[in-house]
Amino acid sequence: MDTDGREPYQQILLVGIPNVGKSALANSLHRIGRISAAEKGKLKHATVSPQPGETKNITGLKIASHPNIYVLDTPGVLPPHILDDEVCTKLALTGTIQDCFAGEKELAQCFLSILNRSDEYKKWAKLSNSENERSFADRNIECSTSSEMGMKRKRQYPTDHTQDFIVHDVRRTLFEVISSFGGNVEDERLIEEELKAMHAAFQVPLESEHYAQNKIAAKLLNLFRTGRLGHYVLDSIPRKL
Ligand SMILES: Nc1nc2c(ncn2[C@@H]2O[C@H](COP(=O)(O)OP(=O)(O)OP(=O)(O)O)[C@@H](O)[C@H]2O)c(=O)[nH]1
Ligand SMILES: [Mg+2]
Repeated sequence: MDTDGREPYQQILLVGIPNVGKSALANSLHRIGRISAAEKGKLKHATVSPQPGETKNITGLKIASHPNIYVLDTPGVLPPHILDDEVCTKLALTGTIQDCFAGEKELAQCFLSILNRSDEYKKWAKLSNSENERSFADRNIECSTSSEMGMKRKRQYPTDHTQDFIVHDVRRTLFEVISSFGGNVEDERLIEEELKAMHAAFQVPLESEHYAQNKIAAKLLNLFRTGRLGHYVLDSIPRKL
């Protein structure tokens, strides 16, 4: 107790740019915290969301007793002006600012240009090779079960791009388009080919081209941001620190 009769306490402030996982971290610390069973029973939590700017106020979550320790979850902060376009694009790509400011299609194109210059897609070669190397007999067996598979897939939700079979198709398609592209991987025509091929991989109907392109861009960005299309370092890291 201090001289006022209050129990001493410590506070830890979580500060960072929007959408980097501050609230998720605060919740995890609170959940595993060294606090009494009675307090655990009335755990509160911070709202976690894929949209930047979710947290609007500072919230204290208790993470330890005797001494009491609180973690303070705070709203994400950014400098009021970011003059460097490249920095802005990287921030937008990671979901730190709303997609509508940068344009979903432009961000998806930006992701594809990073993917095309990286080695990540090469890891998906086996998805394509396994198709090619399958024997004729295997294919026949598959034909007989394909209607069952079709039934299974129908029971799944083709509009939910987070399902494993869609992610698998997206990776395989991207690998095939990149590796069969004749020109330089930095050529913008490769990106256009990839976006076209994504219609089938994401099972997006070709009703309205504009609508379909936005849908594909949103799905692609979501898979990138949840790590399902590989891991990328957007900043170049100096070899010697
Ligand atoms: N892959 C992955 N995603 C995470 C992790 N932590 C959080 N996320 C996701 O990142 C997104 C943002 O998480 P939040 O905790 O709301 O981020 P925040 O920093 O509090 O965002 P603001 O309140 O806008 O500043 C959510 O979609 C989370 O599910 C993590 O460790 N790994
Ligand atoms: Mg938050």
